[in-house]
Amino acid sequence: MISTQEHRSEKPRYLAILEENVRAALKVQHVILLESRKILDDLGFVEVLAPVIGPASDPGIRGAKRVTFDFYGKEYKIMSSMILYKQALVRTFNNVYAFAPNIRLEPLSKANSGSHLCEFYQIDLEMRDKTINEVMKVTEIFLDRLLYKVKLHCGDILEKYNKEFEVPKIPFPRISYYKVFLIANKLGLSMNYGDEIPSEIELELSKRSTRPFWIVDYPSGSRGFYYKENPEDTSRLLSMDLIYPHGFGEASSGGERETDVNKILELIREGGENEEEYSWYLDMLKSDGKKSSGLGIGVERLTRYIMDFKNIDNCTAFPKKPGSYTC
Ligand code: ASN
Repeated sequence: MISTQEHRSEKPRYLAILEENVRAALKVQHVILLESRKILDDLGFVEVLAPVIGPASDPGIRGAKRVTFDFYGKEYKIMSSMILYKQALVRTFNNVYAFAPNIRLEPLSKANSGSHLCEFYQIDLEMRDKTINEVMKVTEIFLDRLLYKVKLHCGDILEKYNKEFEVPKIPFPRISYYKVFLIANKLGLSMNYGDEIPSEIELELSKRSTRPFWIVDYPSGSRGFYYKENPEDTSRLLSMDLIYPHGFGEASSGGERETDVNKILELIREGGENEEEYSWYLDMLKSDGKKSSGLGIGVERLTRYIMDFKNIDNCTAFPKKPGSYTC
C-alpha cells in the first residue's frame, strides 16, 4: 500500500522541497490545516496559540526525551506537548484546539521508522465536561469530514499518489489493551503487561487492519499521569490511541483527564519528576480542576497516511529526524 510514486531525495532540503512529491504532500497538508480550522470552528471549538516553552512539559512521550534550556537562571522545557496548558484553556472556552508544535528527542532507533520526527505538529483538541467516549465520537466526525474535504480538494494528487484512498467509515472499531497483549503474545512479539504498547506491536496490528481503530482500556500506570482512572475499574485508564490501517501506525493519543491532585502528585513523584516544575498546574487543579477530555492528532502522520508515503520526511518541509543534521 505504500505509494510507488514517492521517492526520497538526497538533495539539500531547499532543493528537495521543490520536488513534486514533497510539494504534493505540502499541498495536502495545507488543505488539512485549512479545512480543520473550518470544521473545528463549525463544531464549536476556539483556536488558541500553543505555548512553546514552560517550566514543565509532557513527560508521557514514550521513551523520547524533552529539551531543556536555561530561562533566566531557571531550567525550562520546550513543549513536548501542550497537554497541561490545554487543560487550563478549557476553563476559558469549553472546546479548544491548537496546531501545536511538539519537540521530542526520539531515540536513534526510531530514525528510520518512517513515522518519527523530533519536531512535529499536533492538532490538539480539548473539551470541557466531556468524557473519553464523547471525544472519540467528535474525533471520528472531525476526521470523516476532513478526509472527505481532502479527497474533494486534492483529487488530482490522490489520483497520482493514493488512487485507492477511501474515507474510512465511522465509527472506528475499538480493541482493548488486553486484546492487544493477547495478540502480541500469539504473534510472539514481546510486550510487558502494564507498559506502553511498543510501536512495533502497534505497527503489526496496523498492517493487519484495513480501517483505523481505537485501542482503549490501557492499564493504570502505563501512560501519562494526566489520564484518569476508570472509576468503574481503577485498574484501567480512560485513555485511548487511534491507529491508522495499512501499517501507518499511531495517529493519536488522548483520554479523560485526572483532576485528583493527590493522585497526580503521587504519579509525578513515582515517575521521578520534579514536582516543583508542575506547581502552576497543581495550583490550578487545586483551585478548581475541570473535567475535560481530549487528544492530539499528528499532522505529518495524517499527511503521510493520506499520501500513502513510506517516509514522514516527505510530509514536512524541514524534517528533523533523530540523529540527522540536514536543516
Ligand atoms: N496529545 C495527548 C493528549 O491529549 C498527549 C500527548 O501528545 N502525549 O492526551
